[in-house]
Amino acid sequence: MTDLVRAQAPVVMGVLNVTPDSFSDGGRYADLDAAVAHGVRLVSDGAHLVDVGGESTRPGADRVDAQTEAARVLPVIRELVAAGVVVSIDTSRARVAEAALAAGAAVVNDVSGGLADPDMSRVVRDAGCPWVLMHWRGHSRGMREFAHYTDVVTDVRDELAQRVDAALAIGVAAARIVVDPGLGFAKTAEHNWQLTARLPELLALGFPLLFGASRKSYLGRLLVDPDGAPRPTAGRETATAATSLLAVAAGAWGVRVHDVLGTADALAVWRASGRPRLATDRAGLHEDDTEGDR
Ligand code: PMM
Repeated sequence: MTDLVRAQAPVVMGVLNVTPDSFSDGGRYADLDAAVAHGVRLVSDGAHLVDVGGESTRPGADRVDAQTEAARVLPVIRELVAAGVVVSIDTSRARVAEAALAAGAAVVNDVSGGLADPDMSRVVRDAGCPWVLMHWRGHSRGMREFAHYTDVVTDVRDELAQRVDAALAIGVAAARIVVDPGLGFAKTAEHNWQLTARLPELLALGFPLLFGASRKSYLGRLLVDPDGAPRPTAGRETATAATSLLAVAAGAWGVRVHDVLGTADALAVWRASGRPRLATDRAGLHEDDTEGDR
């Protein structure tokens, strides 16, 4: 699975929430057969791996206990793995991650970046699996209160660097670490846009970067109707694909999306056009500087 982390192609992670209350797909895949069929469908649409989650992380959500979380995800993981699907487990609990890895999951996607459970780093280290460390400041219930930054991009970069250092210190291999800015987690819409615009500053950490904008509410607020009402989640797919394309063109390693087909199509266009990289303002400034020197 380290191959996946080192993969050159942008990686598409399909989202499979087996929760009754996730913000965009809650309740839809609570039934085992429906969940497995959807996971297989995500792969046929172009996902490289399927991210299975059993606890909603939408802002304000209450926590479920570890047993409930495990009971939701484990049967789905077992069946998806049996069907040949590469699975990541979306959890911030070490016990759930451990059980998911034993059931065949290959990657741990931890929205808390190792902060929520002190045992997580040991579980990941011992399993030798890739670990997505997302930027996080607190559980969903209170995270809006934590959306205060001096400069969101440098603060997120520095806090991610601390999470990476903690992972390395306990013996997690650098080659297995993926970072994620955690769009919408203790972030306002403006914070999310700044993180998108200044992705190269996060890429400078030197780790593959996963970008998860899919269907998030700041896209709904961008696409307001004439009365000012945010676009419902079902109408945010084109904006999600556009955002995924921007992230990949800026150098992101992968994107986490619900509608895999839309993003896979956008990335096919990007590949066919020679994988153009976004010219950043920073690069432009360098060119100007060079001109001035001559
Ligand atoms: N977002 C959600 C859940 N898990 N994991 C990572 N690594 N990055 C994210 O941005 C992320 C995540 C929330 O979205 P969902 O409820 O639709 O899964």
